[in-house]
Amino acid sequence: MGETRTAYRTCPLCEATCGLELTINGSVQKVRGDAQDVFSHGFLCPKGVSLKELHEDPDRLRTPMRKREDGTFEPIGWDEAFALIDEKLGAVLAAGGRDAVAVYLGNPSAHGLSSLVYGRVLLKALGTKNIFSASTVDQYPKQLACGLMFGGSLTVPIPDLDRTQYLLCMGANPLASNGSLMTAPDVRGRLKGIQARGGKIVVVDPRRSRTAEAADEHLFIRPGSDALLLAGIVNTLFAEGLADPGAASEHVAGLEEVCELMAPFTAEAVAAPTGIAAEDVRRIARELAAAESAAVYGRIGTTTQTFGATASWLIDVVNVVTGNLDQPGGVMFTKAAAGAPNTKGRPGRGRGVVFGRWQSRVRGANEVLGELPVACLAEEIETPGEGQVRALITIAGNPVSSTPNVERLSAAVESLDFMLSLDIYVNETTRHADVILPALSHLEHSQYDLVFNQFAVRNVAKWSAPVFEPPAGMPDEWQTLLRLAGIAGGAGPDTDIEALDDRVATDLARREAGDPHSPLFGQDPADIVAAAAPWRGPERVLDIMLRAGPYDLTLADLVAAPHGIDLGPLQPRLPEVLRTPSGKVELAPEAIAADVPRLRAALDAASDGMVLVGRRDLRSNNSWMHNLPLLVSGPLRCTAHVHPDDAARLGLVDGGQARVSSRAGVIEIPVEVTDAIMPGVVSIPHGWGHDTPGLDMAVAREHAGVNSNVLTDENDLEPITGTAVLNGIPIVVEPAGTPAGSEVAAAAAPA
Ligand SMILES: Nc1nc2c(c(=O)[nH]1)N[C@H]1C(S)=C(S)[C@@H](COP(=O)(O)OP(=O)(O)OC[C@H]3O[C@@H](n4cnc5c(=O)[nH]c(N)nc54)[C@H](O)[C@@H]3O)O[C@H]1N2
Ligand SMILES: Nc1nc2c(c(=O)[nH]1)N[C@H]1C(S)=C(S)[C@@H](COP(=O)(O)OP(=O)(O)OC[C@H]3O[C@@H](n4cnc5c(=O)[nH]c(N)nc54)[C@H](O)[C@@H]3O)O[C@H]1N2
Ligand code: SF4
Ligand SMILES: [Mo]
Repeated sequence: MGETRTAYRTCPLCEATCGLELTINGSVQKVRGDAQDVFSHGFLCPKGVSLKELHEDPDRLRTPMRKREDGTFEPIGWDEAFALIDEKLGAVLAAGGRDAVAVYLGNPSAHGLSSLVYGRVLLKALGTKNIFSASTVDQYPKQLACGLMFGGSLTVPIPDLDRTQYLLCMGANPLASNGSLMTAPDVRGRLKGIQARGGKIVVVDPRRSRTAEAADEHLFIRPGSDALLLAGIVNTLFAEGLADPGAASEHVAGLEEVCELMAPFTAEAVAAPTGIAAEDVRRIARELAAAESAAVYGRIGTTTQTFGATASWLIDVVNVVTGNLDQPGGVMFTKAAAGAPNTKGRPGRGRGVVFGRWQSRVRGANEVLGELPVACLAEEIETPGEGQVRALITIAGNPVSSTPNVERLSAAVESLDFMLSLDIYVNETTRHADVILPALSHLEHSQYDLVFNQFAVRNVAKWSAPVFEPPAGMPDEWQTLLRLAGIAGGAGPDTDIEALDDRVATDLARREAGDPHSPLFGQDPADIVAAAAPWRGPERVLDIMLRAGPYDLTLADLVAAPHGIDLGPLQPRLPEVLRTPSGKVELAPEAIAADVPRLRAALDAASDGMVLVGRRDLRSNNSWMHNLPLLVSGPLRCTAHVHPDDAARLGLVDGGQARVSSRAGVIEIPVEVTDAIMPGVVSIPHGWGHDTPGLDMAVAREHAGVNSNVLTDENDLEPITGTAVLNGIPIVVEPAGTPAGSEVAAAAAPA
């Protein structure tokens, strides 16, 4: 045995940013929660422990791979890979122009400084408008709503979990997901804290989730109807004279408009379509108004649904009109140590957020926050004409698993002239690639959560050093991205990436030097860059960002604090945080108010037929961690939850197989009969279906499951942001083996 050492590292796997303590002796001996971490205080989940298996996974790619003629992959060297990419990508660019190359950025790319900072450099060099990401199967409705209300798409009010006396949690299951758009390690402990101080937790979900079980009250809701419930709450607050933004009043515009817009949505009117009794709607409204402090929080179930943007907006309308915006115990704005746009430029006023600056070629879908809806990707590849997508670059993404109608997308990407994936596995998506470039193991690179520190329930800053030296010759992802940027910019496969990196740092320094509100204002950009020496790459960028940030920190300060630096509880930030052109909180943004007539029509829409929703499991992480034995052991997780009444009516039995079909496709899946789901609703987790030919993930194949995105519909989008509707999909459910279109299928709709 060699020497045993202890390494501290923030877990990069989800938004909770837990501090881990790793015992190393040659290899990882043990992973524990870091008890001294200023934020997570020792908490961790099974995924954090699985970092050891992830690091050691024999299927994890460690060298570039090239597709052979016969469709299998062979390892190649880095230089060879870049030369090939230069040739193939160059040909597509030459023939089809900039828009012929599409990019898809996946979820892990939001967790890494390398991909966040240097991914942007590649996108700029490519100059394509065909940029897609997991955001349009996720949180864009929330980010756009907040962008329009507060002026910045990262200016999202976060539940002040540690001080609130009342949490209304809608369409989120943080006890499984560990929280999202709410960075909060140990949500369970923090929720217990609410109850311990006499507060109350109410969960609104079509499933009795783990979080619902831990709550004081759970209300089943018809999928897709959260905006109606929220409208009913707002209506009640106005009707009963309880609407009062309190301290935020002087900063709020549009209160009367909201009152008028919500007039049709009485508690009685919303009761039938939501499935929540009028007296409950009114009671929740009164409880929110009466609570010493309250926070309404919504996540995936409220964003990836037909009223995603409208529901996301109304969540913060309720927070505002109950006087809980920007108040301790309500919802507050995090002040991050680095890179937060709402700490840049002139405080209190700005350009705000505009969208729809360009449209997708085929469907005419609006650009949102610089991207097009990923649900449009297949048609952009399939449809000939100028601007047709002929090459695709995926960066830490698995769109052929995680976006709607994956069967169509799978066929589409197979028809591309060239596909490049930056990824660590041969999976549903990357099996289509011509070249795969791997990234370092998560234990071989540093970690700073540029994005998730901006959504944290406390102000914290943490940087972790790599636990292991990277293997010789293996570039970090930022170096790969810069080399690709060189290729995209026409400089060939041997670009001087050091020079490119200097330019990245200098550009940032120049922006800070030119911002009269930056602590670095007026300095010589060269001096700013020099002060960050000897750091290079993402660390240098981070050091400059920290120096330019609101806390007078440097990277050296973070290096000296391996358990993180606690910057204290969230503080009121109105009006300084705002970047709207008016300098006000825009309570009734036009683009979203325009959706209210559709919401009104939903009051009378008949809710017939079965619908599909998703769910997450603690031991899973979207589509890509099913190759780790620690996480896939135990009971089968990819099952369809069906209510006993539906099961009886449809002839389904617990443990039997169901055939589930939608407009987009058909799957067969084991049934779990449970009263934890409401009648008329079926729940299937996403991210499974690993028995596709060509995958190189031996463990995942043994625990394949089926892919729920065979059923989700690429034509069913939330109309404002183009975010895919992944919850509330009309489906037909019948026992497997029943001939399609049989009486059982016809009877699938509840009476
Ligand atoms: N039906 C349905 N579909 C959904 C959802 C749902 O609730 N229901 N949820 C949606 C949501 S919220 C999200 S965020 C998306 C996720 O969608 P994606 O981001 O497309 O998919 P992931 O499963 O996160 O896949 C991440 C990919 O990154 C790779 N990877 C992991 N670490 C690294 C790394 O360090 N470097 C590189 N280069 N690659 C890495 C993995 O191998 C994998 O291929 O799925 C969405 N799809
Ligand atoms: N363990 C684990 N953790 C994860 C992930 C993971 O895959 N596994 N993924 C990460 C990612 S990328 C994200 S974005 C977050 C997501 O974080 P969460 O949103 O907390 O995740 P979910 O568990 O999908 O919770 C969504 C809930 O919405 C409910 N729901 C569905 N439709 C509706 C509806 O119309 N209305 C209401 N009110 N509820 C509805 C579902 O039943 C489900 O309980 O989790 C992150 N953390
Ligand atoms: S909760 Fe998230 S950050 Fe914490 S250990 Fe689990 S996966 Fe990692
Ligand atoms: Mo997500």
